[in-house]
Amino acid sequence: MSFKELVFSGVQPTGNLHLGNYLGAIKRFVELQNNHDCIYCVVDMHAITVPIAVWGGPEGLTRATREVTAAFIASGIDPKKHIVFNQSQVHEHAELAWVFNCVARIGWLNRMTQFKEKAGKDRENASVGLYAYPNLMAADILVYRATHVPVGEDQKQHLELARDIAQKFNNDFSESIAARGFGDMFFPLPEPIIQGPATRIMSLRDGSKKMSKSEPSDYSRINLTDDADAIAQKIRKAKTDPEPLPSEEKGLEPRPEADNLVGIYAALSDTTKADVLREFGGAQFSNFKSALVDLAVAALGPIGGEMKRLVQDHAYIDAVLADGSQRASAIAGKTMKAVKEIVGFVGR
Ligand code: AQP
Repeated sequence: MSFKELVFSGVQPTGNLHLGNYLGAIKRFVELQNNHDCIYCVVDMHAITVPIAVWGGPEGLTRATREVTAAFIASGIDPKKHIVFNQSQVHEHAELAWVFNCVARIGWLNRMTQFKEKAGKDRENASVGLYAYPNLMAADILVYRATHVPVGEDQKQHLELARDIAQKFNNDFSESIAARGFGDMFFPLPEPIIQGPATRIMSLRDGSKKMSKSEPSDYSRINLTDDADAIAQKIRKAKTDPEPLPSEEKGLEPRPEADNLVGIYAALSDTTKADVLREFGGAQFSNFKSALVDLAVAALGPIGGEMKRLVQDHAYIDAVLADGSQRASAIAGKTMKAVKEIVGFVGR
């Protein structure tokens, strides 16, 4: 069976949206909307899988949900042409996730590195939701029978799991799927889109750690709402080494901080690391950082400004989410009705 191309991706409303989220995900969302149908989701049910102090409680969640929505729109996503909504408003995500809890194997989830990192040493005290997170993520994608998923490198393993779940569902219920006229596959095997020079942006303080919302030091990341002064200060203070920039990409291999800044420059200017090194090879970091500050301020300044304006307009943002949720429900409802029939749940 061939599936219509459909893009789905999500961002968690957990505060501090940063340059990694933008370059690894949101900027790609914007590019894809020109030649695909896209569904972009604020995954608020994923946000509550970590301790309440981390996700910020009810007020923090509401604020962050509006902020991610504002970031989508300020970055250029068109919520009229595509679908922008928040996960909790389309109950089929949770329903399909339950079915997937019964399809996925514990051994599969035990291999998920994100759970190990987020649960840390206190694994016994992690929420069940954090453990089952990848099953819900598979449901987010497959409830729309989406075929393509733009994500950062850190989500690759979860995408592989989503493919395994889709495949196992298709196998386990193959007769029932065929009997209902869906051919040999009910779910597509969704493909990750992980491309370009910015699939894994690293912390500005430590080139071995991913830039992350939850890192305590604000100097480790550039937030989308940072003003020009903050962006400049963070880039100037970013950790580097004493050598000038190399002229070829292989010269970046043993230099994670230099590699990271060159990757950021390449992604912001829509070029490659090789192009950046052709221009800046042999330059001192002070010169390169000045150019990077100008570029980052020019690219992020307007987005941050528009985000701050939009986020104040609760009526507009909430209307975008309500409209998107309604349109998403129409698709998800059909999938879930078919899934219930395939599994054998009796109903109308
Ligand atoms: N550093 C990064 N580089 C490139 N892409 C990144 N993404 C996240 N960090 C980077 C991508 O952004 C999208 C949304 O991420 P998320 O909100 O679902 O959660 P996350 O991956 O857990 O993001 P954080 O910032 O790292 O949050 P915490 O600190 O809570 O773990 C995804 O496509 C992700 O790949």
